[in-house]
Amino acid sequence: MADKLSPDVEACLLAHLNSDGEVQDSRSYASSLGVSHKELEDVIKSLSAFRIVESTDVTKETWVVTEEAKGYVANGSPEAQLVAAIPLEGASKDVLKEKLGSIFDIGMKTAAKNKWIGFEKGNKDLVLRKVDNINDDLQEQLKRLESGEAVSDKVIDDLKRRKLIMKEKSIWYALKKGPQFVAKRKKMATDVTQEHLRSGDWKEIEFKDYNFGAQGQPIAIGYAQPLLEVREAIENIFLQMGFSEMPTNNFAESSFWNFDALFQPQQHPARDSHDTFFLEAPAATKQLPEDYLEKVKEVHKSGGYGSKGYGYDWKREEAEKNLLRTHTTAVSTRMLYKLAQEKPFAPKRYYSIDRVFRNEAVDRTHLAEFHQIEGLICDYGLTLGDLIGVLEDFFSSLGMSKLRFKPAYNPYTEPSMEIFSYHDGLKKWVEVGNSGMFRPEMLLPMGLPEGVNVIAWGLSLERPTMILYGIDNIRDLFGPKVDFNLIKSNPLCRLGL
Ligand code: FB9
Repeated sequence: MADKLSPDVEACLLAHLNSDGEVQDSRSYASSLGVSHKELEDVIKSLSAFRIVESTDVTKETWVVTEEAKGYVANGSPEAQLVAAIPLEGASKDVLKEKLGSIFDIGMKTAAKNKWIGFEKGNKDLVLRKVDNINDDLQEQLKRLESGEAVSDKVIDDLKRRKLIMKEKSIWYALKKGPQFVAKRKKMATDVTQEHLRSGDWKEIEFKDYNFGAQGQPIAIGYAQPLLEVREAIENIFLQMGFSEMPTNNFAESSFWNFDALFQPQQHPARDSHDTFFLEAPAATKQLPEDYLEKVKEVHKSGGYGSKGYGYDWKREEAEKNLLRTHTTAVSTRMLYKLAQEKPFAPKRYYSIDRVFRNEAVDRTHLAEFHQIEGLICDYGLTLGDLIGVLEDFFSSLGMSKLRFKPAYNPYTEPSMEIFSYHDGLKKWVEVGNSGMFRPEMLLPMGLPEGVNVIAWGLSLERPTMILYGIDNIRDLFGPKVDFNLIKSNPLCRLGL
């Protein structure tokens, strides 16, 4: 900044301070140099930054006339202009309104108050002058104020009331030598250039210190959506635990895989449109595995595998209804069925993280869709203890070491547990997910061998992301209202807290 300015302002000021030691009033000093106060201000700012000069702000509040008042200074007050516009025989209000425009009303009111005008009996429209000449106090007061002359507080209040004056703060500086004062500032250079080396003037030039604290140029790069940051971190936890991802690339699903295959009865409340988005087109699926379907039908109707089933009339058309999947457990069902067809049986660890859709009331933490995280292990002889063990591992990698389990109910798992973790930051127990052991009525019709159990759990992606990023409204995290600055300014997610 300094070096671009015509150097003479800086040189003059330093020389002046060197000789006189101080500048009382930067305004008058600027005009003595014939430069604008702004120009001097920039030099002062630069020299103060290097403590070459010490500047003290001097501020003064002064009343200045408004644009409207400037008009009155030029043309007289509204009341004066009104009287001047009334001929001896008087004038109608319309004529005067025509002449004075927007100041007619205030002119009439004040002129009447000053008894400068009057009316004939019974003719309220004809305005008559009551005085030959008037003294336009308002114009005088405004002129005096404009020229900086003192005016009484009463006048100030009156002008303030008529919104003809306003406070203006003016600031200028008193200057004196600073602790680093020099009569001539060495040319500061930022980099040694060929020119410096060739001219040799690098010997006397002063090089600016590098400002290692300076922010780098913001670089226009992409930013990861916080949800995808946490998704990747959780994905790495699953991969490290030997899980492989299930293909979740089908938001549209049939009721069969989303509900029936999970042994969820057809009259279960979650299966009506209050909770689930059913598709109008294609309304029904055409491809369901016939033999497996028969087994599912059977277990719903009359049980088997040690279960008495639900004993209701299971309807194929209900199972064929297409919907937007309400959980990625629908994908788990497909994968377990596929696994059951692979002989000999091989144990598997699967995970999924993708969108699910629920026709629920939306609020600060709920939208009609969220990302479900699901993990499952399918192997011989798995127990609830194994489930608790895996949950401890999984959540401790998420930084949640203290877990508690609360018995819960899901149509497709028995036993089921809600998972709670003590969150040190929030100083409370937070529900962090749900889990359970898939029911034999779900697994055996698929053809999985006796003795093979499947432990599984689920949670959302949005909840941990909101807590980790301190976001309290899900709309700031997901959807059209996401504020990009939040994303840009958000630190990288450090799971494991
Ligand atoms: O995510 C949830 N809570 C959570 C998770 C992590 C977390 O991390 C913080 C950094 C510290 C914080 C909170 N929940 C599950 C619990 C609640 O938020 C709950 O109110 C909302 N739940 C969603 C469903 O809402 C209707 C979260 C979602 C959820 C619930 C259950 C499952 C999946 C997602 C499941 C399952 C399941 C069960 C058995 C077998 C297979 C899958």
